Amino acid sequence: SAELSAAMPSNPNKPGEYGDAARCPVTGASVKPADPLAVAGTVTERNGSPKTGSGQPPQGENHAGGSLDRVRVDSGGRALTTNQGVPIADNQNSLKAGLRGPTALEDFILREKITHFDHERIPERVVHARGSAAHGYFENYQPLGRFTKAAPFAEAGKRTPVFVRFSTVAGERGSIDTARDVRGFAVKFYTDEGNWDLVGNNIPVFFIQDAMKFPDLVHAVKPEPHFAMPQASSAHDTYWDFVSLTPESTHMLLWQMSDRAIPRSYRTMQGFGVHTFRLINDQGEAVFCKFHWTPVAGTHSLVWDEAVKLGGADPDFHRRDLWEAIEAGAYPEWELGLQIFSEAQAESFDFDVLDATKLVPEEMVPVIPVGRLVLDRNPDNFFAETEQVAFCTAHIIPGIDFTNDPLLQGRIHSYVDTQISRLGGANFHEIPINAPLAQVHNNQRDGMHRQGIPRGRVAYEPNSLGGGCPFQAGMRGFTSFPEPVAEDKVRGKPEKFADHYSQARLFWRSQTAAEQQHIVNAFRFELTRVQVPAIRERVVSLLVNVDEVLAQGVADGLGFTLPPAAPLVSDCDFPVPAPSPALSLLSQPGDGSIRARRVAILVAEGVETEDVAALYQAILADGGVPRLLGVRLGQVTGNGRTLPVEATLEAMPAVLFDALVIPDGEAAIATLAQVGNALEFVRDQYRHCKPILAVGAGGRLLDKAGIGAALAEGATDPALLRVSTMKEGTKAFIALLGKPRDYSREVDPP
Ligand code: HDD
Repeated sequence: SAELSAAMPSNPNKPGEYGDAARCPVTGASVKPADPLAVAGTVTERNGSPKTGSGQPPQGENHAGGSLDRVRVDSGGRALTTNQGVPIADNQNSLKAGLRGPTALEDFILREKITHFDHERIPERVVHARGSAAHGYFENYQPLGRFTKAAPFAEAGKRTPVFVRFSTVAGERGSIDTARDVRGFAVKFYTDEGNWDLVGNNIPVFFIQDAMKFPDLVHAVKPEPHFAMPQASSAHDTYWDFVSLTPESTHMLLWQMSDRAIPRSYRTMQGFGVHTFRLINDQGEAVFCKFHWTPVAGTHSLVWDEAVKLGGADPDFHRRDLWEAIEAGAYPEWELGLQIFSEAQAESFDFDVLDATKLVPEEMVPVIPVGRLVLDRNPDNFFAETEQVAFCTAHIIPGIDFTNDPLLQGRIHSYVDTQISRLGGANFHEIPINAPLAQVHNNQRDGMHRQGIPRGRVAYEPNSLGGGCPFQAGMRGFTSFPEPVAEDKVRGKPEKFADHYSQARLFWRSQTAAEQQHIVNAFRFELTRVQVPAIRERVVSLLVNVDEVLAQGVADGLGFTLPPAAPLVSDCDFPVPAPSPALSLLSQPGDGSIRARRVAILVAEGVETEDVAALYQAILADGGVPRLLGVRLGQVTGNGRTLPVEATLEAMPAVLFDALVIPDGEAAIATLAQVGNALEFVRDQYRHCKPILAVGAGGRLLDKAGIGAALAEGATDPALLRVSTMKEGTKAFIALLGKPRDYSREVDPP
């Protein structure tokens, strides 16, 4: 066991807490924390007290910014205190008038503790409440000055610190990770010129075209208000009622019903800025831009049956996966790509680039890789960082600007506004995770929870008493793109916004057969849960406008005949672009690496232990995560050595693993063949299209699970390796592990 765990990877950024040192802490010793003042650079006070405030403030230092080291707290080796720093003698008993008497009102220690506890919760986010986050950096490949003066893109190799939060949309803070839902992909860049938040999703289009409809959309998808059900699910009447009456949602519905909505991991999903943004160079010239994040590990998704089972087996599946990958040093990585196009080009498109229900096909405007995003450090504290981080689309920096996309325009207001009630006031920018690294100097004052202590009597501009400071930055500061606007004030939409189906058709036609089948199945599942037949039919009548095969497939699944197409809102003939292979998940297979992929190795007494140890090391060496699974915890022996059972079939079912190995060993297989969990494990791995390696007698477990028979009927299965020796199968198995799933063995129902 020690031998195996010594080989486990760990995160060198946090060796003391999670690395080798953490595995063998020195008994009875506490770790002396670094002196926070020494870390931050102490203000040298003339009277020697850093707290009395009689010294000079550090010139030009941002009181709120700087490294998070400034506010980290480590209580190793310290005594308990109250919030006022008073040492606490007894943390077990409240202060009473006699041992059996009433508690004294004066027990300020009890009251402080209970009061603080009573107020521990803050409101969850109105959407995207469930999320997980990590620190890292963005590294720029080449200077992009030709297009933008934005600080992160200024030099080759420049690194900008980031904090990234991934989320589901509909579920509450404690809901399951594997719900069928859009995923948020929000990146906060702490740039030299202030914070830039790119608040995107893992899907490049959106449900609605105008922010005016956002509260309706969210009210429809959230649990129904009378009985607060269902949790973290769009499969209910109010959601489908709303979207069936909102034809502009159709394109997004296809993405939402695709496997994009059940990612295997946050590490294996794309991200998109969704809107068209503007980039501006230092000449003041502007281009349009769309942002794309592409995972180096490739885009991989779950299958629905697996997602459902994961909801029970591990509701924190994505949170745990992200955390463990970073702790193990398998840092998740994405490449940032830009689609850059001119305003003139945009005018020639058949669709409107201000319409967030449309994407720009890569065949029309290529995605240029410009840098990489690496997440290499987990937060120290979930609440302080992941919960309190406040992403706002209004947070942009010189070199980046908005467009008139009416969805984006509404978002510019909504995010700042929501933080004020979520985080308790207008000073949320001073919470350490939100504070920019760039300096903050202005005349905004006071408000709840103010942290900074602005000096002097000047809090206005212009002033002479403060020497005119802080002063306007002029050309160095943020300037909006001077877009000419001369129009009537109206409520309405541009004409091309009325095209609700051509890109939905583009998406459908760009999917592989297996992906199309998954989309049909997802519509069938969701609409089967809908109770009102008219809503089901209305959704299918939207789909008739997309593709008859799709609509027929869904109608068949629901047991009714194809309804007529939903009426179109425009007579225009909007052309459908040629299929775009880039829209298929399978177009991004990844780098073939097995980093952070989880492999279950089934063991029981009598297993070929030498084989197992060799395979274990081979998987570890490539960054994979092998686990020895048995019927009960303890140890198993076989030919040569004793192995620890790391987890049980009961506690860690098949859905928690990307692949399965059934090693050789007559006695072990005889035992496993009697265990229901083992057979179910094998069946789930098979029906979820995961690679399986069965060695020698291990093949008999496949037969017992009914899989051998399926193959005997003449089917070939490239992801099922049945070999006589471990050595023979190891290389091919590891190669399979790094590949996307092969859906050819899939059957429906599973
Ligand atoms: Fe939003 C949160 C992404 C449209 C209003 N949104 C939120 C988060 C993400 C997105 C990733 C979570 C951020 C985090 O991790 O803290 N939202 C999107 C995308 C959209 C979009 C990609 C369309 C392109 N959102 C949208 C509209 C509105 C909002 C049109 C309102 C007019 N979104 C919010 C919000 C949230 C939010 C209410 C809830 C919590 C928060 O902001 O901080 O303001």
